Amino acid sequence: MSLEIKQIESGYALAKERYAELGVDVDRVIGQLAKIPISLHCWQGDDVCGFENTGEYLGGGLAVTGCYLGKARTPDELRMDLHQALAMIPGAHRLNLHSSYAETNGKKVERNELEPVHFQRWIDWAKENKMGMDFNPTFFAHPKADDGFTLAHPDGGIRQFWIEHGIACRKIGAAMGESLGTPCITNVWIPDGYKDTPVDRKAPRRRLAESLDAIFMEPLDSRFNLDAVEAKLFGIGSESYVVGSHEFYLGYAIQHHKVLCLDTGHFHPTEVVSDKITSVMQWVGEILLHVSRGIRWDSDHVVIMSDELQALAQELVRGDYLDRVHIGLDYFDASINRVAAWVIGTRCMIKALLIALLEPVELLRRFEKAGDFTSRLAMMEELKTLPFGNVWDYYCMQSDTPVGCQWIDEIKKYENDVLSKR
Ligand code: RNT
Ligand code: ZN
Repeated sequence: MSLEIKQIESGYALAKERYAELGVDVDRVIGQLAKIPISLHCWQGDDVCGFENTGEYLGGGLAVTGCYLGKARTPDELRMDLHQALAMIPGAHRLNLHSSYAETNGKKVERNELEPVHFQRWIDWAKENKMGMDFNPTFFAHPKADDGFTLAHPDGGIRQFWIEHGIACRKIGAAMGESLGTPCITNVWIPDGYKDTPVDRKAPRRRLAESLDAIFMEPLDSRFNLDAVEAKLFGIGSESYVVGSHEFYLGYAIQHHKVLCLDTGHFHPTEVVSDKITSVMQWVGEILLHVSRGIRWDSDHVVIMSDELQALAQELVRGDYLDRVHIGLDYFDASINRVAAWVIGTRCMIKALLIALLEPVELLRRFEKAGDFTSRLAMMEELKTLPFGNVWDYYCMQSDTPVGCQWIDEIKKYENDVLSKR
């Protein structure tokens, strides 16, 4: 046994004792953690470009900055990069794909004509890697979305095109779910909105509701596909008004039994999604999280272990919501190694969940019930320095993934051997 393994094991044994004193069974926690999949967003690997050859054109109020070397240029490169990232991440996870990542053999296929066959290689790859898949219609980076409107467009023809795209994507999602044996969440996010103050805030929302109804008209087997809807407060170029606001989609999801997608970067900077979970879960059956990190006006920085990330994980665990919540990531950074960006964000998400699972929540609840807020606060602060890092290291080792900062060297090697040659 190498010294390192011994160290990790003895660190784990010590941590187990510390947590046991508080009534927490660490082995059990590790078992729970291993069952929580994180859906990795394909679009971190190529700056949301996709493979339709639209050039640098993105639109939809989305902007990716940075020009770090090694961006994936083909589906094979993207899969290879994802594979590398997954090797650095403990646990079994999912792949979240956008429809703009279709593989059409060089043939132009319009978005309203996409079919499962255009995603067969992705599905095969996911199967090989024992991953489930999630899916997204792409309502941006397209000439018919040029003026910033899609499902709420005043022109009925354009609306119809995007409705057909939504319908096509649900079927693709269902095909993914059926062949992978786990429901695919097909998430609708549209950019529609105005840069400046509109006169009519009502009509676009009416149109959006009707378009959504048309997309979701055909019932699909929930074992294969689940529909989600994602709100946003504002985007670049839609600062004054976004049709699909939080209130709009919260209401829609409740009324139509849809999964509500909460993107942590899509609210006012002083609002936190962690505080919304228990409210929203009163009324909707399931939520999808797009875990991201908003910084000022940008909603998509790489996820780090912030207080809010920990608060979010705590809310999921304390509320016992894990089986009603689907966790996905949504950020894009082209200024650092893109594979590392996946690894950093995903490892942080898992770490936050681990810390939340290690919390002696019953003890804290007892303090709160008794009105002993002094002990509640004191204990919460003491918990922050418990040796969760030893548990994390052990979990990584046990999962055959790099421990601590070892993965950075591996990614640097991959950068040298593969990314820098692109
Ligand atoms: C945009 C939404 C949306 C996208 C992806 C690419 O503000 O967050 O989820 O980031 O669909
Ligand atoms: Zn999102």
